[in-house]
Amino acid sequence: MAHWGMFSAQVDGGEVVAVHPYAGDRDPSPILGNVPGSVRHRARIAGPVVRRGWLENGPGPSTRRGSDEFVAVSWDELTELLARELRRVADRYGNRSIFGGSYGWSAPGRFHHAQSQVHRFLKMFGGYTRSVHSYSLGATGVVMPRVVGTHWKLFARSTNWDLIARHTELFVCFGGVPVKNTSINDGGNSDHPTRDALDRMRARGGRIVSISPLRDDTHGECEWLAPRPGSDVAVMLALAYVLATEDLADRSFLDRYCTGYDKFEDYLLGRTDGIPKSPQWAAELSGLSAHTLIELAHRMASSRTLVTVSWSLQRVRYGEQAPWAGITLAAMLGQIGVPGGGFGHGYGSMNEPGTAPVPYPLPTLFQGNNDVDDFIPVAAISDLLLRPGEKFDYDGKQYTFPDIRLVYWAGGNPFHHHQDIGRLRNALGRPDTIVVHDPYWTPMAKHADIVVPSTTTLERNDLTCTRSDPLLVAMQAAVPRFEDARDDYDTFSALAYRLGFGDRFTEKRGAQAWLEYLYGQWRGFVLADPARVEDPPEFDEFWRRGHVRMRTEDDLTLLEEFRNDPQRDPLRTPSGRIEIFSADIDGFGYEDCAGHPKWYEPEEWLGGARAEQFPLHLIANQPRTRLHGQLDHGAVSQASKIRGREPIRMHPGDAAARNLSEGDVVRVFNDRGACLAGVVLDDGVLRGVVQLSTGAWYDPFDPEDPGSMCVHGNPNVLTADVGTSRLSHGCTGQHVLVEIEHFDGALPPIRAYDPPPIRHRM
Ligand SMILES: Nc1nc2c(c(=O)[nH]1)N[C@H]1C(S)=C(S)[C@@H](COP(=O)(O)OP(=O)(O)OC[C@H]3O[C@@H](n4cnc5c(=O)[nH]c(N)nc54)[C@H](O)[C@@H]3O)O[C@H]1N2
Ligand SMILES: Nc1nc2c(c(=O)[nH]1)N[C@H]1C(S)=C(S)[C@@H](COP(=O)(O)OP(=O)(O)OC[C@H]3O[C@@H](n4cnc5c(=O)[nH]c(N)nc54)[C@H](O)[C@@H]3O)O[C@H]1N2
Ligand SMILES: [Mo]
Repeated sequence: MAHWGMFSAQVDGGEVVAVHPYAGDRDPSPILGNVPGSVRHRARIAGPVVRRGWLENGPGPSTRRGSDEFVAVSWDELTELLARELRRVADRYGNRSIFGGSYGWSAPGRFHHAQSQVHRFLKMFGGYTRSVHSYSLGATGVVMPRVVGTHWKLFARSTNWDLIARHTELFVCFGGVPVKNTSINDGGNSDHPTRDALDRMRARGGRIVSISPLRDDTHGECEWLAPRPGSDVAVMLALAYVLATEDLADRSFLDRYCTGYDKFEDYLLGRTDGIPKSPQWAAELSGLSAHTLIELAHRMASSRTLVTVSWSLQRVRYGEQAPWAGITLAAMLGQIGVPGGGFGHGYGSMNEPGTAPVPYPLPTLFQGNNDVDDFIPVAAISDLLLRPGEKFDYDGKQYTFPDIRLVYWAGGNPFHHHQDIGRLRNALGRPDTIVVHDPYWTPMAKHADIVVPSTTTLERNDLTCTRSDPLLVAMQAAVPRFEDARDDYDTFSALAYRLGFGDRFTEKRGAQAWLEYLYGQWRGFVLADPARVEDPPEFDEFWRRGHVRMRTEDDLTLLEEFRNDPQRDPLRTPSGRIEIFSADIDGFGYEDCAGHPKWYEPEEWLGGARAEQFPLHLIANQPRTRLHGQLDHGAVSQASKIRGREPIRMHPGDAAARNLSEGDVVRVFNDRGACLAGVVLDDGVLRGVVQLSTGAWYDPFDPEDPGSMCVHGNPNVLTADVGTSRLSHGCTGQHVLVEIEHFDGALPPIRAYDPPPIRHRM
């Protein structure tokens, strides 16, 4: 199993040579094609190494990270060096000076999951500064619990695809429903139902309005509206305005299930700021005509309408506003809790919204407590390292950045996920020591002092499942371990023994014994559940069969219980209702996140002054050909590249204005940085917009220069390192303004997948 689906591997000579998708999968992901050839690829880390400068001069800040050579060490030496350094930092500066947030997707697996292992290890070591929330849902994760009392239930208990296929008449999709994104779910799925559900809905006569700068964000036939990126909240407000002023809003729903609509309406109608959020007002901002908006509002009010907001819309400045305005709009339509109507968040963002959840606890590795309280919002990593001792705002309180001396990363890649790589590289120069576990020589591994080679899932046994798939799956090792790579669990076990808590960490179990133990514990839960459908077999039988089928809750409608009885099933908000106005958020007094959904003009958009200098709006969305940076060297990802560079899609008109043709290599730049990319022309891209997905491995032209151009096409050399707002400090990497020109120089080679220089001692 991979995050992109279930498969069996065909192996030859220790390498996967072909993969066969699970027969029960309706729409297997093309990303599976990256797996063959990945185990023995030259980008694998073959054995433990230590950065030469660190080995010779000892721990300390360094500008050599990312351009130094490495020295091969034995596993015993590595364990000794790493144990001593952890001890030194904890004793001298305290455990809070260890940053162990270690954000990232790593690989599926309930036991070997890298973050679970590193967090459990560091907790037993006395704790670490952690990170909260995700790059995925930084804004939603903070604002939506205050608006509807939860964020994850919006996905986990979302209206089922089948109900959408059967009941929805009008599916209004902000950010579209990109089927390519539903390849993915954290932990992997055995089925991919999105394409089928959209087809069935259309066959029944349902209509899709795809609101997005990219025509292909929704698969198949739809009505395509392309507002100026970043203007969606204005569009939503205009739709709300039409409902409010034409007596189309469901006042009884707003009275019974919501609080604070009146305050919002004062803003909507311009009573508080003198600006009615009318269709004419939104037309100016969005580029859609007022007539289009009025007509859409009318259709929404007269149909069974589901309003969905993609996660991308909250991965921008003021990202709190889009999901909040979206649910407000749905509340005004009064269909929340009705099958096929209401609100959705992330249909087309992940293979989770619309799938049926499993009602049991999943097998889970016990983590223990973290004795350190300090944390950062996850997307504040550079701030953390550059601003020790300074204060920051988060969700109504003030906190202080601790002074970090050691950074520990296992299973994530900040060079993939973080914004403004030049700034990130300066930040990574600050700590005494950086430790990275990864199977591959990612840019993050190249910036480490101590590099720990991990196995991939294909080299170890594990079990996996998610809360949105019926199968609990035995992940059986397909190939022997590569060279001197080790399971993260084995690395941490050896370290824990060296540090004196080995038996507590391992509980005297080897990896296979852990799998049996976790499975047995889970089986106990299921057997205790009187409503279970199937008796789960003993471990050996489960392992032989390869999976066991769990019960799922089908036919869910989001917030149905709440609609049925808001007294018995109130929301976990202060009012128990949907908070269109949140007195708590209002009370924080943030200038960038008020007490109700509101339009804020972003810096990085075509409607503002910055666009005079950088007139193209770059969408840095999720890649179609891979998961993030994972297996960028795989066949599917490589096939999309142009002369080795990541493709950048643009409108033929924008290309012609710059004398660019299909297949040209271009320099994409702004005042933060530059990268190369290969031009793809597409009239399904809105004029003024270009699209360069994330995931090309950062490949600096000059590795010694933190601000170097990336020759490969990583958009995060361009993006701004700024949070969504003081409320959440979510990631804002989706949008950035750029300019593009033909690249005239000799094409630099791609070195992204080459290991760094490594010295082997005799
Ligand atoms: N500009 C911009 N930036 C973005 C986004 C955007 O929209 N725009 N989106 C953001 C989002 S939503 C996300 S979730 C992040 C994703 O960012 P990440 O999750 O950090 O990206 P991945 O490439 O998935 O990194 C996972 C790493 O784990 C490694 N790995 C795999 N298996 C193992 C293992 O068993 N052990 C160890 N130790 N390592 C393993 C992989 O090789 C890989 O290097 O990116 C964010 N960045
Ligand atoms: N194939 C693949 N699928 C993935 C991932 C991957 O790496 N590869 N990553 C997974 C992860 S971790 C996450 S969190 C989700 C993220 O899910 P999302 O954040 O929803 O995914 P994106 O592809 O970044 O964005 C979806 C679409 O939103 C549109 N969009 C961008 N800006 C605007 C705007 O201002 N207005 C409107 N109306 N539309 C806009 C873009 O055209 C884009 O294609 O995807 C998951 N799915
Ligand atoms: Mo994500």
